[in-house]
Amino acid sequence: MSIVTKSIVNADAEARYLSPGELDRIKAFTASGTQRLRIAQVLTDNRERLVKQAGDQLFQKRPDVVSPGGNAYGQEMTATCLRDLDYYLRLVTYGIVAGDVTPIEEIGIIGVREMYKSLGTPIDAVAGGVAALKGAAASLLSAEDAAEAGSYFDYVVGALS
Ligand SMILES: CCC1=C(C)/C(=C/C2=NC(=C\c3[nH]c(/C=C4\NC(=O)[C@H](C)[C@H]4CC)c(C)c3CCC(=O)O)/C(CCC(=O)O)=C2C)NC1=O
Repeated sequence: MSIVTKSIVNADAEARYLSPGELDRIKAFTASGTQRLRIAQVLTDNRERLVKQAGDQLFQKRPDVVSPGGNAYGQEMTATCLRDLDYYLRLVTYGIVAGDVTPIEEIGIIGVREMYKSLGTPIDAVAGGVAALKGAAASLLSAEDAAEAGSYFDYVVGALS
């Protein structure tokens, strides 16, 4: 739910007008809208190279995951691993557009620890891949936009660590 919808639902549940605090939060959300949409567009337009760059970096740092016996060993598994990085990049763009990590949490964080455990996927390496995505994204953005985007990547890295 967006901050706008959420505030309205909360206010209406108490049959009251939006509070000054709610209006302030909606104002901040609106004021940052152009920036957030600009960032989401850059990340969306460059998704393929961002995922490739982050994957290269991850496999250089963690050659074990793509070596025999590694969870991402072999063409098919490596492709699935890169797909997961693409999933997280996509979820980060959702968060940036919503101005809220809730969509990332609901789609890609809740239950993920257990899932990766059951797959034998080293979750710390997934976190490392998302951190590499953050770095790759920063190279395409202004410092201010990179900082805004960075907080969403950091949320994912923190949740997977
Ligand atoms: C949008 C929300 C969402 C997420 C997050 C998601 C993740 C996800 N990753 C999976 C598999 C996988 N994920 C990886 C990923 C990796 N292995 C490594 O060693 C690396 C560290 C890492 C890449 C960074 C691999 C290799 C598999 C396949 C494992 C297997 O089949 O044994 C699977 C099992 C089913 C499948 O293969 O598709 C799911 C559900 N699916 C979703 O719908």
